Amino acid sequence: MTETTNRTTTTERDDVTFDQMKQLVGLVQHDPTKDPFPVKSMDAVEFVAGNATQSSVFYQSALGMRLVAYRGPETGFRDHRAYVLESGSARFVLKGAVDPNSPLADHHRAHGDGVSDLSLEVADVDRCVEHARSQGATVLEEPHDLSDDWGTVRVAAIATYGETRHSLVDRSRYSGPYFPGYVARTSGYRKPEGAPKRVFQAIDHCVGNVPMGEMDQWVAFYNRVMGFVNMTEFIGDDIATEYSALMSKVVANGNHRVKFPLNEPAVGKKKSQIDEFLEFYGQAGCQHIALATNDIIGSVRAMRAAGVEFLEVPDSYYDDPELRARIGEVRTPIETLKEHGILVDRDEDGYLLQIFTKPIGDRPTMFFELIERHGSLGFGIGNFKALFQAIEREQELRGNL
Ligand code: TYF
Ligand code: FE
Repeated sequence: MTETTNRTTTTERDDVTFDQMKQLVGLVQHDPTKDPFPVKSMDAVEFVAGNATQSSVFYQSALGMRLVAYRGPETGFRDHRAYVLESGSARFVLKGAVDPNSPLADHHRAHGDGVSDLSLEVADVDRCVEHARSQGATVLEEPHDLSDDWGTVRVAAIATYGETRHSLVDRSRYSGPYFPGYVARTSGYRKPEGAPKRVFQAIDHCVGNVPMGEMDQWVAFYNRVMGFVNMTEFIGDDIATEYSALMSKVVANGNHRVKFPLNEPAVGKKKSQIDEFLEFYGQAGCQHIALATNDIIGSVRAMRAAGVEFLEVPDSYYDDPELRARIGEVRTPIETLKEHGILVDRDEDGYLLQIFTKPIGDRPTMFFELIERHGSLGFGIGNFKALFQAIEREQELRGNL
């Protein structure tokens, strides 16, 4: 990997337009002046990894991301290494302990590889923190400035479920590659020939798993503390007892750019997949990140070629005449979706294509979803049965059902 001393490229995040985001993640109109906690977008998803140095290569090869920044012992930072990767408007930060006494070593001991921070870009950090505090949020970091030659970032952090944080970041006065203290860094990694320019363009949603009975209080937390609104799609008692063994509700910021579904286990016929997560993560945490793509077939092909494994859907899913009737015309023949194991769902607004990886680390916890939206603003409720059956087959193989 080569290091550069200044910022040599524009960030990936600069070249995704509003219209593309509307298509990708289902933006809606919203007036931020009436919002008590106006959120612009996700700033980054921060992961703690057992080996961030190696994970950074996986995120380049498997998810087609680009290394843009770094900090670590060579830059005078001795606690941990941090690799910043981008794809379209999405930014991931991978952190791995160097110092055996780093808090990140404890985080990894407790949770394995996982998401530590769903950080949000906001225009006014102080206003958001004051509102959050007035609504009873735990402020983990008071607003403060971080500066270097590229300018100033104002940042704070509040607590959410489990040990997960929401950093609040105003980077409007900053032109560096990520944060003060990070250096621009590129990688010697080269994509295989024929790989798509990007495997994904944006983060669509980030899902939290919380203990049984806590979902509604976390929905209320996002309503009250962060001014998030409830979206209509949810899994209630009726679906839960039938086959999902989980309940789910979705909250979103005003323009739906940031969407956080929240799951809790339900008493079902079998042990809930949410209980399996909570057992192996140790507490509430982020279960999956959905990545928006405008070419899910190209994305799946590239990820499979890099060795990523996806949940398997039985042929019966595609051969079901009811599915065929409900889905109607989509941009690819159903046979192509079947070949790749891609799920499809339609609602009154349009349709979506989606697919789920197996857990990406050693523990049966975090995984990724790829989603290609064509008008639908939902989460694939029509696929829940087939999806949960596929998850349960894996759970059974792991001996956790
Ligand atoms: O985010 C969603 O709601 C969908 C479906 O454990 C889903 O991706 C819901 C719960 C779950 C796995 C997927
Ligand atoms: Fe999802």
